Amino acid sequence: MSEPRSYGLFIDGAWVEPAGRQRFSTRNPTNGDLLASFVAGEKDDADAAVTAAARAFAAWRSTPAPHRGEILLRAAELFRRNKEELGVIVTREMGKVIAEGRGDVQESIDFVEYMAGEGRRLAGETVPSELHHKFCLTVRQPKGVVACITPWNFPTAIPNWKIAAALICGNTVVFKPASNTALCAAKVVETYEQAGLPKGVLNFVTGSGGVVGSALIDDPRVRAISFTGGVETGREVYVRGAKGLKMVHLELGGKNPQIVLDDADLALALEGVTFGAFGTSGQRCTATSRLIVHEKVYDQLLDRLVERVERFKVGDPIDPTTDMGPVASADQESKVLSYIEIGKREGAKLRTGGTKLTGGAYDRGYFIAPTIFETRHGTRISVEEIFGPVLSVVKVKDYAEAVKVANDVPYGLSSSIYTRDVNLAFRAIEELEAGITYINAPTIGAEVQLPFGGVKNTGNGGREAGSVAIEEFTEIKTVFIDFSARLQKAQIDVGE
Ligand code: TXE
Repeated sequence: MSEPRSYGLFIDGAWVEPAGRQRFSTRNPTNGDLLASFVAGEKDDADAAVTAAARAFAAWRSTPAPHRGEILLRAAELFRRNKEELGVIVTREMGKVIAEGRGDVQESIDFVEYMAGEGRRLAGETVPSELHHKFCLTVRQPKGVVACITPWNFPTAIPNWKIAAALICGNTVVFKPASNTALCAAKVVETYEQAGLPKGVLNFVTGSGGVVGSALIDDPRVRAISFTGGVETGREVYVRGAKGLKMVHLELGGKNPQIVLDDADLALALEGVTFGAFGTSGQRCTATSRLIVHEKVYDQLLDRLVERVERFKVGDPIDPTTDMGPVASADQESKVLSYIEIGKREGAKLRTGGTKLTGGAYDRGYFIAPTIFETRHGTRISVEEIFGPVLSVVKVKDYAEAVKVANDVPYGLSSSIYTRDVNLAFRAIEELEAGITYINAPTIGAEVQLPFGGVKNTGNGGREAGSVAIEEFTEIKTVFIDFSARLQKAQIDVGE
């Protein structure tokens, strides 16, 4: 990797260095290497970014949507061309294994391309009028300036989910990324810059959530906030945004279950939970954090899983033979280790892992052994989001108990069931309280052309991705065109 780069803020089409700001750096969670340095933005910087975005809005909203799509398509081409370089940066800065680092960028490519096409759809409705010679339709209009506040776990994909959808709808954007993956975020911004986005349409302010994020949420010129992160932060963002009567879109946590029934293909279920629980070191919002297993196959599946996970190669994620890299930061490491202690204290049976990995190269990074606990439903580790390589396994006696346990948590993002019984599979689709249900596949594996989001504390009802992604970023205008040349009264001129 070349010399660590020093980034400014990207405001009104230029990289700027406001005077007197502190700086912070990002480091590789595998070995502590310095990657890049960034401005710790302040309220004035958020103000300047919103001013630029507000100024750019009129021209951008009146740019025909297919033309906006062409710029997005160029961005997608650039992401594709630079996929390898960006994938390596994702792995270096966030710690996911290189195949997943590339996957993060591929998801960006897929989504930006998909949204580029939306430039030729952005469909409204035409509906009949109750009156003669009257034509009724809806059109979609942009909201204005939107703030995109993103986490670190999908450091190119999540920003793109928000930015590309906001831009195609004609909004202008201020983007505030998670601080520990600010280099990935800066690369996303550079890509849009190179794609030819007009100045002010996308602005980038790094800095703390409490300072920059709050300033964006409080600014009356910001009409919508798109946030992905933790539940407590999300709640604060929601309440703050509500004061300004803003549309706040939230994607928050999960405690995603994989159910395995006694008729399941156990080899498949084993592969599923291995990937679902320990992919991205368990730091996906859709990660499998609970395995709920029918008592008849419980011992068999668990023994095989433990044996499989104990063969895991945990190490440098840039090495393609590595199964699992570090967790993303010191904060993540201490949070996950504290949950492991909670699990031990509440009497869960530790089947494997349960420690920080130390010695040799491990001492330079945040490595935690993949951890499996046997526990009963209701313990803290079985209901709270841990967001790390820790799996809680719960035994159940039948399908009904499995679904009851699966649903008895405050979250509802993803869910999965392994069974060959078609009736139970369809019942699970009906009965699992989650925004996403997989049948005979792990809880992870979103595709950009399908909606993504959850129920209960996972969010506040919206969905990202898929064709519904544009709901978050558009206002609907209802239009009545009366060509009768006389005054017609709805609800009054009844039956004429
Ligand atoms: O999230 P935060 P973090 C969960 C996961 C993880 C925990 C904390 O459990 O351990 O959240 O992760 C900005 N006003 N998820 O610290 O704090 C912040 O700067 C406005 C689950 O990364 O929620 C960052 O840009 N913004 C999740 C973003 O919010 C604020 C994915 C997210 O930060 C702010 C990631 C404020 N007051 C974490 N405070 C998932 N399920 O996808 C912070 N921010």
